Amino acid sequence: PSETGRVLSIQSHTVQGYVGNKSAVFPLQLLGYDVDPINSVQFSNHTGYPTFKGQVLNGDQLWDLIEGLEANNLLYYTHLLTGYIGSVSFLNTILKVVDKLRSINPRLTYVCDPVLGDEGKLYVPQELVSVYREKVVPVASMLTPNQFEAEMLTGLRIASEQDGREACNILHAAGPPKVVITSINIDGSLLLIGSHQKVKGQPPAQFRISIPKIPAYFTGTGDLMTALLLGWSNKYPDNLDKAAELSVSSLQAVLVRTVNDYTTVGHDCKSSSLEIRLIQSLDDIRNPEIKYTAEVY
Ligand code: ATP
Ligand code: PLP
Ligand code: PXL
Repeated sequence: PSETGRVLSIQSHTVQGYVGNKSAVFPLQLLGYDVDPINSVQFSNHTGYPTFKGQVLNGDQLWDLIEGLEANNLLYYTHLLTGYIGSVSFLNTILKVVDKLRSINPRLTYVCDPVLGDEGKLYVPQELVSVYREKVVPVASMLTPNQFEAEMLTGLRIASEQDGREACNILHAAGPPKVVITSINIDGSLLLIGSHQKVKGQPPAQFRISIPKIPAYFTGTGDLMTALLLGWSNKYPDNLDKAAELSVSSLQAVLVRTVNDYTTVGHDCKSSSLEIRLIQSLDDIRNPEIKYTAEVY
């Protein structure tokens, strides 16, 4: 095993544009990780465009790939990363993958972005919610829900910063020692809440990072954020606040570059979702200047 880590990343692939593995693999490689992508779908473009075409991998096909790797003793990973998953059968196979990888490396870190929806709307089948809640959350090492996902997984309505911290406590009790609610929207401004329960049963260390809202819509930012949090939290295993500062600072640099580039060519950034300028931001990913700092509670 390499010094920094070997990541199995099971996410979407789009031919054009940056969501899923297209937004996670490059940054993790830049941070020094070996990344083995499994493409859960291969689509022409993300589903926010007027149309898309392509193929969906099913649970049995995912398991085939795992068996192929196992047959050659290639299943040693330090990290598993998952994002958007579209069906219960695929999610159940992910649970088998977690067990299998942990049987080979009991110290495997499973970083799970429990993608369910946003702004009060589900964009996965309803049946996935209970599978995440009952089976996936308990085996995750780090969970990165947005506000809506944290609400769905805890049953708690998050209307304040305090509610966000309480949702983290509930999620810790269910399993993951690290939880980052990637954004809660409190009267128009964005707040990230991080929580690290260093000892089971003890109160977690919690912090907030305030993020100014950019007047534009992006796709793939959640996937990039979770990848960065994996990358940095592995380098600073006892400083989730530092890992989050680095991740937020990189992500915001990507978003500012994206808006500047689109604006330069006369595009209205509020009219449609922007493709993030990921490759152009390689220096901001390798070496972020910390512009967003964590306030520890
Ligand atoms: P997922 O559904 O994958 O869990 P998410 O809802 O967490 O996704 P996003 O809403 O895309 O993902 O947000 C991820 C990060 O991107 C957040 O931490 C947020 O700060 C940042 N972000 C997204 N849009 C904006 C914006 N318009 N201005 C500033 N930051 C943004
Ligand atoms: N919209 C749709 C239709 C999706 O399938 C997804 C998948 O995660 C998203 C939005 C989420 O995008 P983001 O990760 O940028 O929040
Ligand atoms: O997480 C974003 C995402 C992932 N996968 C696919 C998508 C999107 C966002 O639209 O279309 C296939």
